[in-house]
Amino acid sequence: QTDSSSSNGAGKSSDKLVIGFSQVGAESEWRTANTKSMQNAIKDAGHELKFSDAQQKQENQIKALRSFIAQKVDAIVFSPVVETGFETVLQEAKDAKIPVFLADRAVDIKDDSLWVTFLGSDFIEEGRKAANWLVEETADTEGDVNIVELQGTVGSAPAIDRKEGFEEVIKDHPNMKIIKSQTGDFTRAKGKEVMEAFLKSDGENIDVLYSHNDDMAIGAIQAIEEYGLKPGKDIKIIGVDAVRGAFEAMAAGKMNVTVECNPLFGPQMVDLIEAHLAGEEIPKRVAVEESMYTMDQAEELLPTREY
Ligand code: GYE
Repeated sequence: QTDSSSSNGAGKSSDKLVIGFSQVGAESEWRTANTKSMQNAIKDAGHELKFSDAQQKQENQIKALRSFIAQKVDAIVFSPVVETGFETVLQEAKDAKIPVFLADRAVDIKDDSLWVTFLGSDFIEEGRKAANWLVEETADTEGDVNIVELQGTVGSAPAIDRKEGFEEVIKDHPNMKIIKSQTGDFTRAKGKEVMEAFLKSDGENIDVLYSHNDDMAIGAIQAIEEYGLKPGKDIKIIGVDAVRGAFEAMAAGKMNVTVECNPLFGPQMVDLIEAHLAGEEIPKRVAVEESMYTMDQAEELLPTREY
């Protein structure tokens, strides 16, 4: 390269890039695995990472994005804590000609020229998978199936979509009822706290817990045991993520199923950034591949789980 002043744009793919990553927080096992995956992939590719943990607060993310823009990074990776309210700052990035790559969570913004691509899971499909498992599991059950729901962070894409996908399936089964639904902010501590409140008001009535992530389910399992019921038996437990903690709970017979949401997409993200900066056309939406796992598979698969 002769033009050493060109810090952005095509032809840069083999150069060392400075990548700013605005991460949601460290609220779950999923999140810490995702952070590690991104950090390692960026380092292994020989690029420099500027990392910012937003502690699940939108205002922190907006500040981090502005600081990346001020530092003229080559690319921004952004996992938005909530779906709305980022237009202004994303427009600022666009004006500064810094490409933004959405990681994990989508935004609800009309102007899709404000980001290059969205790499993440299909959260609606995850909600459907969770509900379909329950439909099969309770096929022989007579009477109502009373479900309590632990929602993820209010306004976040996975909380909105996992609820939507689940409801879409159970609405065709009138005996399935969500009797309580509240946010546990994707953390163990809040999952436990909210489950305690559910048990206090509805105790013996609860047949199923649908938790938008495994961490909240694990917190809830503790609450159920302290209440004197058997998680996995008296109350069936459905989680999402497929983190190690869920496999341990399933192997112990305390959790029934987890829908996989794969956080290990760091290398895939680095490939997308390099391809874009090399001038390649990349798709607007890239999916992460995943599956689902039940109690009877847990012991066998546990040693092979990477997160
Ligand atoms: O499921 C949850 C985390 O956005 C997919 O965020 C992610 C979710 C994940 O806190 O554990």
